[in-house]
Amino acid sequence: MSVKVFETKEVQDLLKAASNVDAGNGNARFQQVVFRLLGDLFKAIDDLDITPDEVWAGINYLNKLGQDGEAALLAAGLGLEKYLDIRMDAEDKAVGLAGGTPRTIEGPLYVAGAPVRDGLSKIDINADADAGPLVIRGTVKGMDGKPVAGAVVECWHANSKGFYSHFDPTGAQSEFNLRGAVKTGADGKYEFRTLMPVGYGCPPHGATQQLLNGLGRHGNRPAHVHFFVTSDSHRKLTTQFNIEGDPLIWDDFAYATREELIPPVVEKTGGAALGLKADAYKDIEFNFTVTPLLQGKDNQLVYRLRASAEA
Ligand code: MBD
Ligand code: FE
Repeated sequence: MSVKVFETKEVQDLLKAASNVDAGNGNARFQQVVFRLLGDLFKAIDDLDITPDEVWAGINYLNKLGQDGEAALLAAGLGLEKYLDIRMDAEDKAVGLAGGTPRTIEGPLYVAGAPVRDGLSKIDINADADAGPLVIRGTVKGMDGKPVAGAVVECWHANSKGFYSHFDPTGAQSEFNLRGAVKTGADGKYEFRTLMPVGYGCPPHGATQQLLNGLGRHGNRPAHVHFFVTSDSHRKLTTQFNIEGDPLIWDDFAYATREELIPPVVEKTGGAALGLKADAYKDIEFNFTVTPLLQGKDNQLVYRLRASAEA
């Protein structure tokens, strides 16, 4: 039986009362957003004849999501974070800002506070028997192709189990393992000496994976490395690259892969002289092109709650 009540005065009055829209007190923007989102939910319940059992299953799901601390992980998995990127890309296009390194999602696993070093940082603090040495290096450039001095490149990635320090359920990693920050000199160059990551998988019993199971989807990402590139003179860049050859590159549960963000992995020797754990190592050159401030402002800065720690 499908009844339709959404358009009735009773329901519209309820929606206005619940969101306190047009009340003259409270936060008008917040009221506007709640009015719209709650209204969309009410309408969906009407249109799809969503049952009380289904609504309560959803409510209980939200409790589990919060208990598991996975709301930001689910945002990535549902493509919401990617959607924000699509919108920022469109905004850049609308103001004629094209040609920088493409952005891609931050994800939920950044930790602020990594030690900043000049030019180079060795960030593999804990031994990892299953991971081979990796050098990531390149130049930060402006749109004019000239190196940017004083830029800070932050980098974070997983270990050979797909776990990130600070969030590692095995407790095996020390704070800031595989996380670092490098400040560029006049040549704009940065380098990280690290270990090859493996792709991430959602916690198998967590709320995110539970929802993905219901959708018939997996919760895995290809191996990847995250970056923030910041400088006083340019907009903050949030991006990642994928490790070439990973079978999930075009099957990322968080939709972060972009054609321009799959640099070649080059086999090299001479790692011993660089202090790497083996002489044979992998080398990835990845240059960043950062974009200018817009009327003196960084319109790409995103505020979100982030973990932080002390080095
Ligand atoms: C990750 O490592 C990640 O980058 C994203 C977006 C989601 C979950 C884990
Ligand atoms: Fe990640």
